Amino acid sequence: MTTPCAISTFRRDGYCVLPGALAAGQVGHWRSLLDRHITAQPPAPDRTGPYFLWPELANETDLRDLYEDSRIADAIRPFLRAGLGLPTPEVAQLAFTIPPHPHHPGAPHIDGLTPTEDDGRPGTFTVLVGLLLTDQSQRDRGNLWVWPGSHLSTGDWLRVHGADALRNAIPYPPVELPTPRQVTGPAGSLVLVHYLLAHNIGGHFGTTHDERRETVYFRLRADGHRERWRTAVTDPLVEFAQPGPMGGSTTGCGR
Ligand SMILES: O=C(O)CCC(=O)C(=O)O
Repeated sequence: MTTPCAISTFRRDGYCVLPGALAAGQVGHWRSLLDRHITAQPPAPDRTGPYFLWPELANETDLRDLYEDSRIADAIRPFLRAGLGLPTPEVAQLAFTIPPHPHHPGAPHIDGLTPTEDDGRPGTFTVLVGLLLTDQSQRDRGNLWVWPGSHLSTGDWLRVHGADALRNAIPYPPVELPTPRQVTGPAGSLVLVHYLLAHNIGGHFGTTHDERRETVYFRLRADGHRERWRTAVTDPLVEFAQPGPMGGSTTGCGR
């Protein structure tokens, strides 16, 4: 599943989609888990648009077990520099988009700045991993928006201005941005997104009768990331693997 092409695409664009990462049965288990959480903490009856829940894995054994059983870390490890460990994340983000929500984001953000961590450190991490639980093959079904390559231009900007300039770069550092894309993929896809990549919440142009969007996100920090965060944001590929001899070029690697 993890081809040199996927690694090259991730390095170039700052994100990639791995279709078929979860079997249909696993997607079903994840959706039941999300259903239990949204039933316990429901949105207001007339609410539409994004709705997020943030359960902690330490308090939710079934969530932690499902994370382990889905072998997410195994799918991500080939993208990381050899030998970097990948601890279990602390928190999950259960992301729903309830239609209709006819909206396109104007500008992106970067995670972890409002609020920062308790000690004031920007809440940087290595990679955002999304599990698409509903079909997002078409656009405007709640898909995540990304600005491809912005992880590299932001890394350049932070090298010039210093890593600590990130603290005030809200909502996103002042770099030139490309045309955004919506991330598309069928249910069961895994989406990898570099921490520095400009991104935002998408719209859902369906009607009240259409299926809500469901994605689970994990913010993964490779071992030692908190101590290394200044290096990680000024040298954006430092925590990531080289694609190897056959995948060094992105020629032929699609989006
Ligand atoms: O709703 C989404 O897919 C994106 C959420 C997002 O941008 C975020 O939580 O930082």
